[in-house]
Amino acid sequence: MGDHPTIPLDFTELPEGEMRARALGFYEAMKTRRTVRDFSDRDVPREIIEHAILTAGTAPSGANHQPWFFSVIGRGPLRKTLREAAEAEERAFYEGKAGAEWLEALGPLGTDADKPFLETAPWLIAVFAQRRGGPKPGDNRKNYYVSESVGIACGLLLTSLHQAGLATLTHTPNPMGFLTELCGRPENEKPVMLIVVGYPADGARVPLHAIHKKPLDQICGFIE
Ligand code: IYR
Repeated sequence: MGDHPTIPLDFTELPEGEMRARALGFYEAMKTRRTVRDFSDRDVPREIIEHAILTAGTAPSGANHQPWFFSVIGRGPLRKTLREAAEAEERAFYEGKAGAEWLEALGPLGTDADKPFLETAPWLIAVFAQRRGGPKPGDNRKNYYVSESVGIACGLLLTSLHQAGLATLTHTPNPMGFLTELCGRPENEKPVMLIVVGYPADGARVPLHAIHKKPLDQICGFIE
């Protein structure tokens, strides 16, 4: 390690009982998150979204370049255009572009080309990955591990919104190049996903299929 400025780590150790209780409690809280596709039009305060994005911005990233940008779309006129653009792509997708294997995999989710939530939900967050940038505004350096970094940031964003008591949907219109233009983002940013945020509609239902999460022995192996 070269000579670089450092500060003392701010770290509070937890008693083991509390550590255990927090780990279990957080798992219990997170396993209640479901992807919601049926949204209410109720408002959600902007401050909640801002804090969720600040949380996303705490994600680790390649060389701390923080290669993400979140375009937050409220209830303005952009909504209708965005829905039309997304549904046009989705129609082509569901009418065959996806291919039989992909459509079969989506069968149990019951998704189709209609995306009313793009107009109903109070907030949409378009996530962009920056191929170039750097740690400071105006930098134009190469970014590293961009997909990994943005993926982690999206995970933190969804986690923050869930624990704030909101419903979320990771929507991936395919392809989603139209988001670049609609959100006025530069060409070197790649749209990654659209996160829909709000309250679930009264009586919202979710697919039974996705309730099954793989057990520990299928997703984890210990080498001790
Ligand atoms: N983008 C489409 C299709 C879709 C694809 C996957 I993989 C999903 O897990 C869910 C949907 C849509 O949003 O309907």
